[in-house]
Amino acid sequence: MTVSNDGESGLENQDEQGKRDKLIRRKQEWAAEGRLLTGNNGNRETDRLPPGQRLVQNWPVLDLGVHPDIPRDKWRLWIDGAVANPQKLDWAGFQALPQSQSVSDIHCVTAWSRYDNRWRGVLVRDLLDLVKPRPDAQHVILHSYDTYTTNIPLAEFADEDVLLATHWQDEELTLEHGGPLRLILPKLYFWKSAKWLKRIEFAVFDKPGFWELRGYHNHGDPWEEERYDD
Ligand SMILES: Nc1nc2c(c(=O)[nH]1)N[C@H]1C(S)=C(S)[C@@H](COP(=O)(O)O)O[C@H]1N2
Ligand SMILES: [Mo]
Repeated sequence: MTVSNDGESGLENQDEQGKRDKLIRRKQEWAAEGRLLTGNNGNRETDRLPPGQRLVQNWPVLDLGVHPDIPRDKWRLWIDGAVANPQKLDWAGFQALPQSQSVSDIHCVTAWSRYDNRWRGVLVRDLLDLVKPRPDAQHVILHSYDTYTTNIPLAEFADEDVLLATHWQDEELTLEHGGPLRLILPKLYFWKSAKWLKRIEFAVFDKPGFWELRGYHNHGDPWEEERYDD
C-alpha cells in the first residue's frame, strides 16, 4: 500500500492504523511465545540455510504498512553522530560515491530465506572512509522515512558485504522494497536491513530500535537463531 496523506478520510486512516497495530501486536506475541524457534544452532561453515528457515523463490514484502514515497529532489541522507566528518547528501551527492555490487542471501525472522540477490549501491566501507567514525563510536542507529529504527553494532555494520542498496537484480529498488535507498546487511536477520533509509547515526551507546523494543533479539544472528529476546 502506498500512503498519501492528503485526500484520505480520517476513517480510512484509523482503519489502516488499526490493521497496523494488530499486525505489530501479533508479531510481539510470536516473540513472547518464541515461535519458529528450533533450538538447533546451524553450522555457518558447512550449511547455507540457517536453522528454522525455508527457501522461497519470490520476495515477500514486510513492513509496518506505510511506504513513504520521497521524490528524488526532496530525498536526503543524513550521516551524523560520533563521526569526524558528518554528511547531508542529496541524491546527486549519493550517486557521486563509489558504486559497487554484491550478491548475498536474505534471511527473514519470519522464516523465509532467499538466495543470490544481486545488489548495487554504495558499500558501507566506502561510506566509512568518507565520514570517519570517531574511536568511541560502537553502535549504529538507522532511521527511516516511515519512522522505523533499528540498531547494529558498528563492527558488523562495517563488514565488507554491507551495502546501501539502490538496485536489486539490476533494476531500481521498488518503493515497497525500500527504494530509493535501503540497507543490506546479509549476516543478520532482515529486520536490521532498514528500508527507506533517512539517517545513519553513529553512537557511543546502543539504542534498541522498533522491533528490538518489541521482543526481537538485540543482535539477530540467523545461525544462532537470535530471533527473540530471551
Ligand atoms: N523502514 C523500514 N525498514 C524495514 C521494515 C520496516 O517496517 N520499515 N521492516 C523490516 C523487516 S521486519 C523486514 S523482514 C524487511 C523486509 O524487507 P522486504 O519488504 O523488502 O522484504 O525490512 C525491514 N526493514
Ligand atoms: Mo521481518
